[in-house]
Amino acid sequence: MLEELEEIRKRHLEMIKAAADPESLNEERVSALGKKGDLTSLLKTLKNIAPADRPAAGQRINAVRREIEQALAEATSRMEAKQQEIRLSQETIDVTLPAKRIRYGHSHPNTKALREMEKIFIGMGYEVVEGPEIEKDYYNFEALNIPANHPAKDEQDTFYINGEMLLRTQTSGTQIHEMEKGKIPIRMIAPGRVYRADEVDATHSPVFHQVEGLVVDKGITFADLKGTLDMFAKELFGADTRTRFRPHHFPFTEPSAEMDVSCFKCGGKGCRFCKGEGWIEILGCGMVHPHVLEMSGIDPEVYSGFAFGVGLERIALLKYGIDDMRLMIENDERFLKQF
Ligand code: 2NL
Repeated sequence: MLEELEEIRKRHLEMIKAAADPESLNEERVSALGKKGDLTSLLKTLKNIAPADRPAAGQRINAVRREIEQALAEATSRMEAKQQEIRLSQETIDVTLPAKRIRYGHSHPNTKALREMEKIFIGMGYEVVEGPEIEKDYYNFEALNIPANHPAKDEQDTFYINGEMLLRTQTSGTQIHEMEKGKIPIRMIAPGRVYRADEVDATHSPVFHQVEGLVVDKGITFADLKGTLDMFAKELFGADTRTRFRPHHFPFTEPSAEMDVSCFKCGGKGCRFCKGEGWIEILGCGMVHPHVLEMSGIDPEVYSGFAFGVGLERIALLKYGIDDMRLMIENDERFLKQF
């Protein structure tokens, strides 16, 4: 039996030495010391030897058990130390490596153009007011003197949600809401997103932005309109800019006009940019129609006002020399980072 014990001792100590990982060490523990392990089995054979020899044999088996336990413990701590070493070497960071670059974003050309326009009008005492994009038919059309049979009301041109609600085609509704509050004077601009059922091309998009303006007070005349919008043009396109007003028609203003600015590329001589015209159209405007004032509860015999509407994309395209509106919506970084 002692020979067998010596064989078990040697074999297990060898195996423990050779174990490469905690799993095989554990297997080793089970096969040596476990319930069905070699030493346990050997202990069970004690009853087969002479009673006088049993205590010595038992002590010897226990000594071997302690030896194997000791070897296992040493092997375990050896392995833990080794794994700690590996972990530390993997976690080492090279502090001399260059850091990941932080990529800063910036405002969209539309936003830049809007901020500039807001600054100009705030400087003239205007308020910036935002309103809902989902609007009642009444606020988008009827309150603006746009009759039911007007071509703009066609489903081809307007996104209707149902018989009453639609996606606003202009920000005028915001101004109607403001007039209904009845606090006069009004000096406001209403910027925001608007929707039209247009096909996408270089100058059209079903979603675009408008900045409308409205002034209502006693004694407001067309001279105020001209003076204000001329000042606006000079601040936006440069002090040398001249303006001209051409008669036009809008259902919500009377009289109505379109305003051109002298070409800021050629100064008005005519170039490729202004298509030889010397002038560039930038907005529509007019004196608020008396019926529009009246419908919103303002007495046209006492008060008058002027209003205008500018396409924000159009201003941004002109100011930043962009020739295709699609670039403004595609969000291609190679385009956006140029501004
Ligand atoms: C254009 C023309 C315009 C207005 C918008 C307006 C608003 C109210 C009353 C009267 Cl509440 N008018 N807005 C007036 C004239 C022209 O826009 O061509 N926009 C791109």
